[in-house]
Amino acid sequence: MRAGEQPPAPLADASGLRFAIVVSRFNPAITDALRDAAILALRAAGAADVEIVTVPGAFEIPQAARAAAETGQFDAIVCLGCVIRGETPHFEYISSAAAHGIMDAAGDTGVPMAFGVLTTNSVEEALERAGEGSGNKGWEAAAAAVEMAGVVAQLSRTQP
Ligand code: INI
Repeated sequence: MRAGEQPPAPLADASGLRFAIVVSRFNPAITDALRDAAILALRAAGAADVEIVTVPGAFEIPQAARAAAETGQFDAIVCLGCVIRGETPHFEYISSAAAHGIMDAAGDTGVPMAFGVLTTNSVEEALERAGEGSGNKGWEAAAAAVEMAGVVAQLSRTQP
């Protein structure tokens, strides 16, 4: 494996765990592919319980992810979206709001949230990250969510 290449995201055991996928509709050809790969990864890991929550754009992902976490019904949340750079600073605002909002929601609620929001220069770059198999960033985000659900469970068992 060359420097900078990532191995396929390993899948931990997700049997008995509950997941929400919060996915934005903006750039649907990309986000549908991210969502489908995330569902495949969660099923491959043994998760039976996967709730899909669809929001208009990446800007809305943090609010929905936080609301999902606050239900107490999910062990981890997979956040998926696609922001493509345009000619305006809009890209920076939406990308930054999504990233910071998801990070804050995970920190505040204690529910792991995986970041599967693509931020690319072009549609072509986004398509490269939303293709078949485990290189798909939706798959990677789902694998991270499964792993982090295990990490949080492990740490909760070691609390005094
Ligand atoms: N939302 C995205 O998810 N990706 C984008 O590329 C995008 N662009 O380019 O504008 C985008 N905008 C919508 C935004 O996320 C909100 O849905 C909208 O501003 C309403 O709050």
